Amino acid sequence: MTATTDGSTGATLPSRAAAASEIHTHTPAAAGVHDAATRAVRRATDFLLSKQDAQGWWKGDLETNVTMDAEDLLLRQFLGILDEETTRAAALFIRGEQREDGTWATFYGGPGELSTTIEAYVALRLAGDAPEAPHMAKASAWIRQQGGIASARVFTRIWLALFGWWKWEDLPELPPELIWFPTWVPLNIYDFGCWARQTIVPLTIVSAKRPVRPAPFPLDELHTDPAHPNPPRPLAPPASWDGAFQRLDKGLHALRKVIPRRLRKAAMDTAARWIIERQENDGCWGGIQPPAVYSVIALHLLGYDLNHPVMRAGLESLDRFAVWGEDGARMIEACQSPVWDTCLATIALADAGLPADHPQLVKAADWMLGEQIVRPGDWSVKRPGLPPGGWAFEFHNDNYPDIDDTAEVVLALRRVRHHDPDRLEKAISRGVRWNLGMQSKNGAWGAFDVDNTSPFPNRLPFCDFGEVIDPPSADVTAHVVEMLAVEGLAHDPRTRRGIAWLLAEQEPDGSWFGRWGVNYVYGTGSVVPALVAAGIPGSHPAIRRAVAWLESVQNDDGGWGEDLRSYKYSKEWSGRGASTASQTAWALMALLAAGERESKAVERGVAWLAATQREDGSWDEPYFTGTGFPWDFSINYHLYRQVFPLTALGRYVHGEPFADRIPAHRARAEAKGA
Ligand code: R04
Repeated sequence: MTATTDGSTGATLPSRAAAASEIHTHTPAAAGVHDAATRAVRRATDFLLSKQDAQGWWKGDLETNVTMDAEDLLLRQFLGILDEETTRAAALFIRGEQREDGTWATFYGGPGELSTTIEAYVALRLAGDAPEAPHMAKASAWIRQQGGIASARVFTRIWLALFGWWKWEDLPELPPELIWFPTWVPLNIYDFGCWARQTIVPLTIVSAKRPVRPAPFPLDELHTDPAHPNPPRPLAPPASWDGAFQRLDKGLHALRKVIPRRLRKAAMDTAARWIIERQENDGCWGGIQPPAVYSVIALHLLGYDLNHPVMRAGLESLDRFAVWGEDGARMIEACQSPVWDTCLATIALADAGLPADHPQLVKAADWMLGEQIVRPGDWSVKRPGLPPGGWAFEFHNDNYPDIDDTAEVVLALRRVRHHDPDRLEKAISRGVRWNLGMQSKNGAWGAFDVDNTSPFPNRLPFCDFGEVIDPPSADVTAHVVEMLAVEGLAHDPRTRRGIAWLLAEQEPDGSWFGRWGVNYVYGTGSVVPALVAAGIPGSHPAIRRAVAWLESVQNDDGGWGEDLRSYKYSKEWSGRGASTASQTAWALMALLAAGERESKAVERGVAWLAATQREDGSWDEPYFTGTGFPWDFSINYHLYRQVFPLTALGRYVHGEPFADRIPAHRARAEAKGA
């Protein structure tokens, strides 16, 4: 720490402002950077304040990839409700995302991705683009060269099977009877992460029904050899995991032929009831687009009319994922981020020096208080006795509050002086209790569930895309630890177990893996502030190694960046990539927490942020810095470029939040035992 305290008396650190002014003016360069940072904070604050909704929330667009848009069109085609305007607007967006080489990627600057390119191509054909058109021919040639439809992921081939472009028989089976597996049987639905659970339950119905709607055109050009669309692949040896699961899948294909129709019907009815019970008040499922799409299809196949209230609400909820551009293009969001954006914006504005009773902060707190979830959800399966009290990421997702949002909302509420302090305290204590109750047995925290670590779901041939379990991660655990420390629980044994887990999870190079943000810069930017908040001193070897790692990957321009390829090739790409505003901010948040305010690295990082800020106080960020599933599904959160730089610059100018609360002498003593 730059500001020290007299450990023997337990005196608190100097105030943030006082500490800051002592620090930054002793060299002319530092004084210049400090002035630039102060100006940047002011402009970024105004910009963010201007983006708040009248109801108190913030929400930036959540940009992912064109499979969202393509699948939305395919869904409408399947249901017979595809209209010209929707098709035109979605196609306009999809065309705009195609790259020079004819492909589509899953993130800005990323490599062409086969399944994404196939889905985008099919969507454009639905919109009337001719296969001979240069942009289409380029795409189909690339697709064939990559192995064609046969090499696409299971989800893509399911979409094609709905129109007879792929054979259902040539897809892995997932039987609806899964819904009856009790929770002690491996592969029961609660072994899957909640997002996979919500996706596969409707898909078991779809794949049991094997519907085929007439294809509006053939797709021969997407096969390497249209006469043999599914070339045989060698089986893995029977004694291997892959081999065993491939044979299990063969068994399930056989089971399909002998299972009594009435039994299968009963399983599908149970699954349908499970789905309908989980429809949210706004008609959506889990606040995420894919489960909503598959739930609508599944219920439709079971005979639900499109005018049935469940279906009407479901379809209307899908329309709300649409973001319309000024050019008339329509982008589909995978998910909406109001709670996450609002707590991060609140923290950023408080870091920027806004008074705790600023009306816009109070309004944000009011809105967050109204979003607390006070009923049980799927998480109650593992924690039946735990009282509710978490927050979800989205507007409507009462069944799936998550631990990450709950931690950050509590941290945000703590920064606001509310006119009803009792209400605030009650909400916070419920949130804290819920997060404590959701601790996994290894001492760490996953995003949505407890001990969601089964090795089996990822082995299923059906699950060839993305993450399907929700094991504890360093970023979520760090956010919880930071929150518990701020709530005065740094010394609680449960917090200490989280800290011990974090220290053990540090990579040999000094960084931490980022599960929900890209990547080691996010993990490290989350963990270091948490450890320091919990009393680990900046001089602790783990923090020193993290600082050294961050300094070693700082770009020559002074910023930090990390490419999504770090999830696939961590050796070359860990901490490497073009500088971005959010990743530069994460690195700075770690360095500032570690007590590096006066370092050259911090000065250069702050200077980069100040220099790249736009006139209106915002930053550009084409690069994706959010993670849905490592490598497979990436997110550009459009508010990340705003909230994280403001937090970092605010902390640079005003000092660390809660710095005056950390009893440094106790922290030092404890760190030795940690
Ligand atoms: C950043 C931390 C908060 N929290 C993570 C929330 C991320 C919100 O965005 C998404 C979440 C999603 N889940 N599952 C999907 C998904 C997409 C998001 C999903 C994606 C594709 C398919 C099925 C599900 F944009 Br197919 C949880 C911890």
